[in-house]
Amino acid sequence: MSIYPCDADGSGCGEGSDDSEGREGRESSEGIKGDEGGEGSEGSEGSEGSEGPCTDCEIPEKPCVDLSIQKRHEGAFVAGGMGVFEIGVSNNSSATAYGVTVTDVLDPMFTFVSASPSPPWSCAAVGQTVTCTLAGTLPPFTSLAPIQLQVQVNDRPATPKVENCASVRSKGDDVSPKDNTSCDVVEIDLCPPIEVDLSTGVDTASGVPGSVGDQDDSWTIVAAPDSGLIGSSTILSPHPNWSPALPGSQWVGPADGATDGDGIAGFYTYESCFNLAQGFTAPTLDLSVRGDNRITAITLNGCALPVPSGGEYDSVTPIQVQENSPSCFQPGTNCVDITVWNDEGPTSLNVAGSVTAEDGQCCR
Ligand SMILES: [Ca+2]
Ligand SMILES: [Ca+2]
Repeated sequence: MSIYPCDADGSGCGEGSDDSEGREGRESSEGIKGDEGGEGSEGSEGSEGSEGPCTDCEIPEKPCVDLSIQKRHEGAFVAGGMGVFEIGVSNNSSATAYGVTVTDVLDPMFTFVSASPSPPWSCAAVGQTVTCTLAGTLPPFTSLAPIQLQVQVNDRPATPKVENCASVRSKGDDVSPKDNTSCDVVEIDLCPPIEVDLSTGVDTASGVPGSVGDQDDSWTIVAAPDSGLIGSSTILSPHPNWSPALPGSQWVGPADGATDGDGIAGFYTYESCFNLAQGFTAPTLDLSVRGDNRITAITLNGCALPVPSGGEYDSVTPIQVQENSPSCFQPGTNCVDITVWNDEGPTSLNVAGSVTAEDGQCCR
């Protein structure tokens, strides 16, 4: 097999170094064009690829390289977040590929951020067009590690499915151009809302109930008539006088609150804190609350929330607290404080509910 040049009228072959061979190459390639339907625009197409060397130019079965490309994506694409496309390139032929270039015209929903590995790829974007050139050559029957193309997801279109295509080419024609373009359809998701379960007696992150005697993972006692009671609240075995715990919650209180409860009269303040991302919107605190003996105050970051009468330990209906005034919420740490008055004997708190918000950082 000889490597030898064709002239500009050939189909994708290299710089001439020998006139006579070049002429032979031209003759053979002209013959091919005749077979394919004559001269014309095909001739100019052929001259575009006339820079790289090519093997077996005298053999009619030209061109000789067969590249293919595979585009897919990894992970979720979320409006306002980042997404990663993977673009694989293979040489399926026995010929070495020269000047391998990948082009990806990004949908307006995406903005180019980066592409790797570099080397061997060198990628840059001009407007929405990302062009990656391969350093060196792509040997026969070789597949490259996929290009990792990272993009910013700008928005979520009304029709959330976006198709994006990438194509590969090299110097010279491709024996099978069909597989030189690969398209991937991405569905752009809305970012998930923030939701923090503030129910007493369950794990904040998982919602799984704890066991009696466990410390509650979020509610702490921050004020009590005896400073020795300040600290984590404990999941209590319900006192017979208490109404059953609200669905998805358990009674909590000082460690032995359900039995003798230390029997200390006074105000017990419980606190639970949660985080809101920068740029959050539409915050809502929605709680059902009861206490032994009764609820006297609820604050959110110092905002005093209305406390209706009721909320006693044996109330069938708890008091309902709903707050959605944005001025009562803040980025970063937020804390809810609930104060319980204890007349005597056992004391406890039972909360069911959550705080929700749209994650503004994620969604622009
Ligand atoms: Ca191909
Ligand atoms: Ca009591």
